[in-house]
Amino acid sequence: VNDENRMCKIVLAPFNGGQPHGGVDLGAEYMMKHGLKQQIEEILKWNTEVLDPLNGVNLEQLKAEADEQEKETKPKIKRADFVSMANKKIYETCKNDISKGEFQLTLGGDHSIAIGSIAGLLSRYPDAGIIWIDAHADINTVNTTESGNLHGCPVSFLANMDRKDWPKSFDWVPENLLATDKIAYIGLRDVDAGEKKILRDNNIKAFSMYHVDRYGINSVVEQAIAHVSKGNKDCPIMISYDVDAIDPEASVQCTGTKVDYGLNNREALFLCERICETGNVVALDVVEVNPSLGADETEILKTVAMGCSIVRCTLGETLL
Ligand code: NNH
Ligand code: MN
Ligand code: MN
Ligand code: MN
Repeated sequence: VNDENRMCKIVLAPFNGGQPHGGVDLGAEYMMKHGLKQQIEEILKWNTEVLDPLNGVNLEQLKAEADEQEKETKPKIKRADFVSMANKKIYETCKNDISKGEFQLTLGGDHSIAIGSIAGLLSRYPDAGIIWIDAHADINTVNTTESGNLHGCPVSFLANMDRKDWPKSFDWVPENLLATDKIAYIGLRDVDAGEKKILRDNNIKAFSMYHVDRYGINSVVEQAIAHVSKGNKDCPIMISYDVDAIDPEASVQCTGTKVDYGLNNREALFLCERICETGNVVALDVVEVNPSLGADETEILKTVAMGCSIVRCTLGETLL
C-alpha cells in the first residue's frame, strides 16, 4: 500500500459486559477525546475512518436486563448472551468493513472484545500471529474460569477450547480459529491455576515479568515475534494490548484489575515500536482503559495518554 493512502480503520468497542466494573466502556471515547484520530492523521499521516459496530445497540439497557435476570439464575458465566451478541457485531464489522492492507485498530472496552476483533482479523489473515500484552492470560475456558467474567476467556474461545461447553448464545463460529502456536504473551504476572495448566498442556509461548527481567524486553519481543511468525518474514502480526500489563505506578492506574510490578513505560512502548519496525503489524486492540476508576484527573490523563501512545508507537511515531 502506498504510504499516502494508508488507511487506519478505528473500530469503537465501548463494551463493559465482560467484567464487573462500569466505565471501561468509556475508554474508546476518552482516547478519541484525547485527540487520537487527529494524531493518527496529522502526526502519522494515515487516513482514518471510524467504524461503530455497536451503534444503535442499547448497551446500558441490555446489560441491566442481563444483570436483573442473572440475579435469579446465577449462571456460572456472566452475561453470556450480551457478550456474544456484541462480539458477533464487532466480528462482522472487522470482517466485512476492513480490507486487506488497511490497519484494524479496535478501542475497547474490556478484553472480551478481542473475541470479535481477532476473529475478524483472522478472516483476512488466517495465519496472523497474535502478541497478547497483559498481566493476565485471558485463556480461561468456561470450565476453568473462577470469576465467570468473559474478559478472562477470549483466547480460549478463539482457539476453540471446550467449544461444546460454551453457552448456547456463542453459536456463531469464527471463519478461522486461532492456533495455540500462533500466540505469544508478554507481561504475565497474575495467571490462574487452571490457565497455567492450559498454557503448559498446549505448550503456549508465554513471557511473564520474570522473563522480561531475565532477558530484557528487547530479547523477549524478538522471541515473541519469531515464535508467532513461524519463519515467515512477512507474517502478519496483531497486538492485543491490555493496559493492565503496564505497571500501575508507572502510568496505568485506571484499569479494572491492577497488578503490581508490571512493564515500565518504556518497555510498554518499546515492544510496540519493535513490532511496528517489522513492517508486518496489521492490527491492534487497546483495552481495559477505565476512566471511571481514576482517583483524580491526573490519573485518568496518564492512563488515557498511555493508551494513545500505544497506538502511535504501533503505527510508527517514534521510528525515524
Ligand atoms: N484471570 C481472571 C479472570 O479470568 C482475571 C482476568 N482479568 C483481566 N484480564 N483483566 O486481562 O477473571
Ligand atoms: Mn486482558
Ligand atoms: Mn489483564
Ligand atoms: Mn522491570
